[in-house]
Amino acid sequence: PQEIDLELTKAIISLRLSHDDTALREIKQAAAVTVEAHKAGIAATKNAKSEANIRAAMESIIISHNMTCAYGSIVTVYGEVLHNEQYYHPLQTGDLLLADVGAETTLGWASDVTRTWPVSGKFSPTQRDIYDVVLAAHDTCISQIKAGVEYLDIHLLAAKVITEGLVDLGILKGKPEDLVEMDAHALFFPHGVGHLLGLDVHDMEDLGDLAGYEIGRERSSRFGLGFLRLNRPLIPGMLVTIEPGFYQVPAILNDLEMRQKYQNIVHWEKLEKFSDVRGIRIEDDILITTEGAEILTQELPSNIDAIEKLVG
Ligand SMILES: [Mn+2]
Repeated sequence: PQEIDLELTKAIISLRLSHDDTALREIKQAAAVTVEAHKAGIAATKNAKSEANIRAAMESIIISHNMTCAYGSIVTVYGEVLHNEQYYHPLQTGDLLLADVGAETTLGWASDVTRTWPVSGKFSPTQRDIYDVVLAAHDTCISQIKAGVEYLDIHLLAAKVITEGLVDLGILKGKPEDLVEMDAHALFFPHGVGHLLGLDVHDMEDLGDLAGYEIGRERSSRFGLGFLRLNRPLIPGMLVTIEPGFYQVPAILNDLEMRQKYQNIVHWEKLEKFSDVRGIRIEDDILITTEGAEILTQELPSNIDAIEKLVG
């Protein structure tokens, strides 16, 4: 946008960056229905035969509340395909199922939540190890959120916690700070830690980076930073997602340049032991308040014991 259009765009952004009480009432309804949908999806796993069965269980809750899906649901045993929208795969013992599903109210306010759970009801030891790394990143990031904090620093915190976890598991070699500098985290976490949420799921992304990026800031060209959708200081009333993940994306991990660059940094043989972990993401909706953060989707558990119990 140019001239008057640019001024109008900036005005819209300033209004939409922070949500008023009416918006928050809607958003909380969308969040509550989304939590119910996820619980239904997890509970349906026992008798489900395919991804489509789980998707149906989840979306039927949303539809029965007279809401719609805020975006095309991701319900997949191939969690490493980041925007997978195929649902025909059978569910097999040993698979992890990743579900990224959110409701939208009739006025258009969105929710955006991801959980990953074991089809069998029990995480394998390797799945458990990686899940706990992702959960540590998720919990640590949320604990540090409050007005005034830079979202970029939250992203870097996720990168650090994931890197530390992968060093502890013997998958990465080196000092976590150095590894994050080298973008080694992005081999397994190749996206940003989250984004703005509101009337759209990636709110105002149709305005390019004008909304997501503070004036004067531009996207980094670094592999480990360039996919960050939000780079602003957090303000009260702002709604963001926190969604760290771990993925084994063949196009990244089998890329010759990547292999060469990170040859001595990744313990490739050790990594092979984790082949039953294709993709894990844990995502919640976080409202920034003057005191800190409110997790709008808190009623949906994320720890291993509670998730296993819900699968049954
Ligand atoms: Mn999201």
